[in-house]
This record gives sequence, C-alpha cells and structure tokens, in this order.
Amino acid sequence: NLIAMDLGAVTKQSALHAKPSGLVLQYGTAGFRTKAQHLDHVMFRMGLLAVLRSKQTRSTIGVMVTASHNPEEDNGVKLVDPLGEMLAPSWEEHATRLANAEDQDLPGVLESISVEEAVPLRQDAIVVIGRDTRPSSEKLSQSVRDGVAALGGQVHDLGLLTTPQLHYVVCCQNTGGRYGKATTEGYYQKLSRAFLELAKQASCGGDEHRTIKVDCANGVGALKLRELEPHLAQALSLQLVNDGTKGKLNHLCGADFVKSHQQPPQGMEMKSSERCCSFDGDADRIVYYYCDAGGRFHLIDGDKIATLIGTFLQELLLEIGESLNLGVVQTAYANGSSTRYLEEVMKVPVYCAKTGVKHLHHKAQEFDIGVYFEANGHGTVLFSTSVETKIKQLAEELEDEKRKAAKILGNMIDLFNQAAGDAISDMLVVEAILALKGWTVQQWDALYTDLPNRQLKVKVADRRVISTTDAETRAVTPPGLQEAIDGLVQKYRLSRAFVRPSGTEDVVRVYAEADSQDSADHLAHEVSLAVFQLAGGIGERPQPCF
Ligand code: G16
Repeated sequence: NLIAMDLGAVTKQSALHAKPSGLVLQYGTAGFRTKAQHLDHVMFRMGLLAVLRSKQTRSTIGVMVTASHNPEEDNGVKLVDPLGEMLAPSWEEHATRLANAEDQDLPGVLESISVEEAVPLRQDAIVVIGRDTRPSSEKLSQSVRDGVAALGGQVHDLGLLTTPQLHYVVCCQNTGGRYGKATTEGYYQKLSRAFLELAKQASCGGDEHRTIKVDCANGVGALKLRELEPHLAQALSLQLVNDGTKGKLNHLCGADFVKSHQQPPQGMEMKSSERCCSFDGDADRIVYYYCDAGGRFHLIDGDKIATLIGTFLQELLLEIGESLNLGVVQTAYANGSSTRYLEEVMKVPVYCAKTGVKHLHHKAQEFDIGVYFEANGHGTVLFSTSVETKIKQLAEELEDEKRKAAKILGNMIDLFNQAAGDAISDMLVVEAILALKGWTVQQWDALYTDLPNRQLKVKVADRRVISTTDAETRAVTPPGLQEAIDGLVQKYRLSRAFVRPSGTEDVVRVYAEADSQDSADHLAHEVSLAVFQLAGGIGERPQPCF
C-alpha cells in the first residue's frame, strides 16, 4: 500500500523546504506559532500531513496560515478537520512529530503515521487553504501547496480568508452543502439572510437602522467586512477603523490588545455610548466596548457576550415552551462575576475547560444548546442536530407569539458559525439580539459588574517547567509555585489567581482578579514575581503595572 506514497518526490521537494536543524516546535493551543522565518518547513510538512488526514477521513481538510492575535512578524498554521473543528488530538501529535523530524527522517515519519493511522494511500485527497494578511502568509501558503502537491493531493487555495470562513467552507464541503454553500459568497448569503430576517423581526420595536464601529486590527476582517456589507442591505452600517490601509497588524489595536490592556485601540474615536467592537488579526475573536458620558471606558468581553446570548436563548425557549438542556462553557479566565451570574441568576450549568477553543468546543457538544466563550472573545453556540430540526419544525407548526419566537431561534441558529468562534458572525448575533431586545449597550453591560482583573505575561527560559491541573486553575510544577500563589491570594478580598504557559506565545500568562483594580494589579504583579523566581524568569524582573 505504501507504494502509493511517492517518498522520492517528497524527499526532493522537502530539500527545497529544509528544516533548520535543532529547531523544535509544538502544535500548541491553535497550531504552530513562531517567527515567520522559521516556518517554511513546517508549512510544507503540514501540507503533507493534511493530505494524509484527508485520505484517512475521506474528506476535505483545511489548512489556515495565520498567527491570529500574535505580532505581524509571527506566523502560524493549523489544520481544520472535516466538520470544521480543530484537528483531533492524536493528529496534533503526528503534526509535532512531523514538524520536528530532521530532513533525512521525514520519509520514515510519514510512513509510520500512515501505518499507525491505517491511511488508505490510494484514496484521493483534497486540501483547502486560507491565509491572513501578514506579509509572510502568501509565501508560506505556497509552501503548504508544495507539500500537498508532493503527495499528489488536490489543492483549493482560497487566498485571503478569515479563519472562521475556512472552518465554515470545510464544514460545508464535507456535509454535502447541508450547512451552506462552500464558498465565501455562500457564507455571506447564509449569515446575511438570517440577519436580515432577524432585523425585520426586530424592526417592529423601532430602531431599524444600526451602526457599529469595528476595529479590524489591520487584518483580514476589514476586507471581509467590506465584502459582507452590501449583503446587509443597510440594516447595519459598518464604520471600519484600523482597516489595514495604514497601521500594522494587531499593533496597539485588535481584540487581544483591547482585552488585555482594557483600553480602546489606537485610532478609535468614541462618542459617548457608541457601540464599538474589535476583531483580532484573523477575525475569530470579538470584544465590545463603549465610553460613558463621563468618558470612562467600559469593556464588554467574551463572558458578557456569552451571557447576553445565553439569556436571550433562554428567554426564547421559555416563550416557545421548550425546556432544552442549555449549558455554558468558559475557561479559568472567565470573570468570577460572570460565572456567578450564569449559575445564580440564569441558573444554567457552567463548565470550566482548558484554554483553547478545541477544549471548549468539545464540552459544548454535550448539550442540546452549548454556549462557549473564552473571555478573550473567542466563542460560538452549538445546537444539536435534533434541536435544530425541532426548532425549525416548531417555527412552522406553532402559532402567534410562540411561532414568532421559534422563527427567531431558527434564524439565530443559522446566524451562528457553528464550525468555529467567528467575529463577524458573533457581531451580527449581538447586533440582532440588542435590536430584538431593544437594549442599549449600557443595558447589556449592566447585566453584572465585572470583578477588577489584570493579565500579565512573564518571560521564562522554558515555559514547559509550568504544568497545571484542574482546567489550568492550579500549578503542579515547579514545586512551591502553587503554595506561593495561594499565600498571595489570601491577602486580598474576592481574589483568585492562576498561571499557565501560553500555547501561542513564548510566555507564561498570569491572571488575577480581586475586589478592586488596585488589589488585582498588586496580586498579578506579586504572582508574576513568584513565577519569575520559581520558574526561571529571564530578562528584566516583572515591573509593577500600577
Ligand atoms: C488562540 C486560541 C484561543 C486562545 C488564544 C490564547 O487564539 O484559539 O483559544 O485563547 O490562542 O492562547 P494562549 O493563552 O495559550 O496563548 P487566537 O485568536 O490567537 O487564534
């Protein structure tokens, strides 16, 4: 069977994408990420791996070239599995093994993966490729194409795409069009049709014309929002800021900057109470914010987006008279107030998963309706197939108010990108919900008050010395670190802190929350110092951020 894999061709091609010897990379939170100049061989090899995965699953596989929220000089790659989900964990291991094999060992590693996974090598393979707007992305996606071609796979290069658009296309391609048309045009049609229906249903409430200011992080989101806008038939006007014409990708802007610095992006002029939002570099995250009359900045993060969505879906279910099993999945970064609100006011089950959409997505699949969001704004809602069928049926059968509610829910189901967290889709969802509820951004913000919090990064020689347990809320190693954190947390009221190695940047992340900003800042700083001392900090000691 192995004869079907032309290892000679692979070796020849691979010489053009040589691996810098000794370089070791890990398939992390969202694939491989590092400086772009170190990634050529990884891209080629991920092309090879995508072919094997495509043959094994007898499906189209996606490869996205992006480093999402990371700086412009970085790049990265991740594989998208048949239903638009993240790559299966066992294949992440293959990816790491393949990426780290020295050039001469590459054929052997390919063979062993094929044997272990019983890959039917004569099967055809199709790989869809997307890329973000980084200067390095075009060349790197050519390397992916070379890898696919070296194993005789077929390539569909869709060029510039948001990451969630690639997930959507892969999902459509493998589900015979049931999820939608497998093109970006199909994506715009599906979302805009659902959004316009919802806008029509909301318009009885007044405010028919809405405007939103979007910080596009100087990334691909700007290009794609421009393509979407004509489909929205003026039900929503988009004012794009940081659209990539001047600034640098993710620099002083974008969802990650706004969330971690808790301040508006550069270039965003906000009038009092104006709704604004920020995407990240590949448009898979979104956070909202506004300024109040006193000029104070208010962040509305992924937790509050999840709460708005959860509340709204619960209200619709009540109206329809259906009691479905709705759950919310968060990570350790979820603000304590959001968890309390979900559990005590909304009375929905809340679960804490490890950071990384792959972990949240899988947990959310256990519910009839699984809402999952990371505090950083990455999330979506998953509806089980039977719920989807049932709701759409009820929208035909029920009468009056119940029918109206079922129709709204049916459109909501279509508006979510269930393949992946998606800034464009989530923005339309939020805009539709606010319009339907007739809510201002302040009313939304007032659902609960966030506990003051602070996130910091610490540089250490090897971040793998930190290992964690209990969904990353407790450090197991290095010895003494958790005890140190426990001691520090005790000094403050309503406090909590944890540390974890990032899977996308070479840093250790520190999170702290407490009853006041001052306490959260002090606690985060003290925990950073403990990490620096006990986990081999390098460079300058962490400086206070207050
Ligand atoms: C990626 C993942 C997210 C994760 C984030 C940060 O986001 O998709 O699930 O929250 O990285 O991960 P870490 O803290 O491990 O660095 P993105 O938007 O960069 O793709």
